[in-house]
Amino acid sequence: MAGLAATYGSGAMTNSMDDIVDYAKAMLVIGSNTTEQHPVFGTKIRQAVLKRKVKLVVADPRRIELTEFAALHIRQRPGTDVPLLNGIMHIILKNGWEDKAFIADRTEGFEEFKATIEGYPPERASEMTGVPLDQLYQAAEILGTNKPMAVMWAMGITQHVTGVRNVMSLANLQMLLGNIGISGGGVNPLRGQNNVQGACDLGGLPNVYPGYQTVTVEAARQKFEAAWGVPLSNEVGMTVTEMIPAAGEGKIKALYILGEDPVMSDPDSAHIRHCLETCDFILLQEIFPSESSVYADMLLPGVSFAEKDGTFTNTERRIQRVNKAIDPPGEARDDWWITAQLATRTLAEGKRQVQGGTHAGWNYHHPSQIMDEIASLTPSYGGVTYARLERGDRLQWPVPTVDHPGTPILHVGRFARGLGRFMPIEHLPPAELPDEQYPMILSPGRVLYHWHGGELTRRARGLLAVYKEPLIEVNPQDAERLHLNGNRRVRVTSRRGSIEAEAWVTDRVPPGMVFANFHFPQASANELTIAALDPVAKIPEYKICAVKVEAAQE
Ligand SMILES: Nc1nc2c(c(=O)[nH]1)N[C@H]1C(S)=C(S)[C@@H](COP(=O)(O)OP(=O)(O)OC[C@H]3O[C@@H](n4cnc5c(=O)[nH]c(N)nc54)[C@H](O)[C@@H]3O)O[C@H]1N2
Ligand SMILES: Nc1nc2c(c(=O)[nH]1)N[C@H]1C(S)=C(S)[C@@H](COP(=O)(O)OP(=O)(O)OC[C@H]3O[C@@H](n4cnc5c(=O)[nH]c(N)nc54)[C@H](O)[C@@H]3O)O[C@H]1N2
Ligand SMILES: [Mo]
Repeated sequence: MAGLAATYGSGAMTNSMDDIVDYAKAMLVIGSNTTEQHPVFGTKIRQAVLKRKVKLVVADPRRIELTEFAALHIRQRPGTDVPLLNGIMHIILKNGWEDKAFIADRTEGFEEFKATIEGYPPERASEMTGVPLDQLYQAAEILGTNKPMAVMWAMGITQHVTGVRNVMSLANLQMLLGNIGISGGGVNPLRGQNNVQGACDLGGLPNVYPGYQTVTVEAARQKFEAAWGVPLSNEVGMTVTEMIPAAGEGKIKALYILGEDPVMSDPDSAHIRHCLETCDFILLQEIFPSESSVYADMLLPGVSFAEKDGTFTNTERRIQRVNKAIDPPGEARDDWWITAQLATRTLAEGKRQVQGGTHAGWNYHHPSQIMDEIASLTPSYGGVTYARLERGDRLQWPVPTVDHPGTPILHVGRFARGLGRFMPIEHLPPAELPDEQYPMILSPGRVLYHWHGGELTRRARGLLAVYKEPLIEVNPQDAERLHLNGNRRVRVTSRRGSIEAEAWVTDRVPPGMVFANFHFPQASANELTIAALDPVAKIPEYKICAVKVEAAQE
């Protein structure tokens, strides 16, 4: 399921949703439009504020719905999360609100980190972020004096060239306050796709085998070679954001794409179309014709979530059984079955024998056998079986053995790596900032009623009835300056492309910024976005590029 989208993830929630809503005294939601994009958790957060008087700080350039429940809404300029957090941590340290015992017992690198924080006094942080001074003090007090405090984030934090730095800053904050390994606290990336956590856990990343066992570690490679009976490479592979450009340069000759619609979801669509056109052979495994399927040389029909058995691992590391509810139409087959067939036939073609090992090649008859293999090779899933899931065990990994109850909170008493490491993080600007020619910022994202490229949701009449065409959020001040009165259609242009759509004039966005989605092919934000990548995670800087906004021609 959108397996390659694993690239867009970042770690795992340390705590559970119920634990956070039941025990946190304060929460920081930063770069997550929780009520629209994670509505179940969003609703629970709202209830925690209403019923338990949890103090909620929302840090988001947009006035999202959750801000109505917040004790404080911080509207930093996009791309300034590091100076924001450094400024807040500066105030926390000046007031002595840090957890000295936790820092001494459980962390390292504090002095160097502190020296960096010295460089972000509130006045400077305020200037860099556009956040008023008193709000920085207010935020520091709420976060620094209410314990436990939980941090939640999503793509507003990660989809930047500084995505990894932003996440590290949040880890710094939680170590500084001793909010790790305790109930109601933690660092909690809200994972996006239903099974992106599972895809990462099971090696849908270029550098690890299942269970985050590193491909460059000799012992890990030998273990999987022995189990699978085939030689394996010890080189780190490419991320999806590197593969498609490589196909455009002729370095990759063939692509096997499962449940991904790169034309809609990857940055700079014109470039993506060129890359797909250039690629010699594209095999696409889909459940619907998509914007990308016209570039496919061969289509294989997979099956949707409702038509298959299996498991999804959700955002809180919970492994959940998925039961087939209806029969798939026509020639559609289970995605795992198609992959197994391709693998078996490719291996036979190459005259390479799958020579036993501990597992019988690709000869699965049911996904429970795949889970048994996962358990035998993946320590964190070691105790997961279909029998346990079916009798209702609520399993959150690590589940090392069949009698282990699972792990609702990570890092209790000790970090996986021993001591937690403070990282000194400086601010770096986005790849493309506004200038005279392209004076505004485009910040793309999602709306409640649609899902990514919209292949699923644009087929649902009920959803189209509420949200039928793309809307571009424009601040009233900008609308006036652009003479949008009477003409509500706008044209938004970047160095890479141009889209035209209906404007929604609203102060949800600050002046100087427009928000567009990528749910509709007739006006997808990705025609405009820039393919600048975070150097470590290789996630694109979807959340910021420079654009020009005009009233569309009548
Ligand atoms: N209805 C619906 N739900 C979904 C999805 C969907 O397509 N539709 N997709 C799923 C997936 S795969 C994912 S990854 C998640 C994504 O979930 P979210 O990340 O919550 O959604 P986004 O709309 O991408 O962006 C989140 C917020 O980041 C803010 N933001 C923009 N720039 C910045 C910045 O520089 N700093 C900060 N702090 N915030 C910024 C935006 O204003 C926006 O409110 O949603 C999941 N849930
Ligand atoms: N501008 C901008 N672009 C973004 C983002 C952003 O915030 N801004 N967010 C990024 C993020 S976080 C993500 S996760 C990606 C998502 O991008 P994609 O993964 O490309 O989008 P989806 O629509 O979730 O899934 C793609 C296809 O999977 C098919 N599909 C659904 N279920 C199944 C199944 O069970 N089997 C098979 N074989 N196919 C199936 C659907 O028909 C759909 O066409 O978009 C990224 N792109
Ligand atoms: Mo995502």
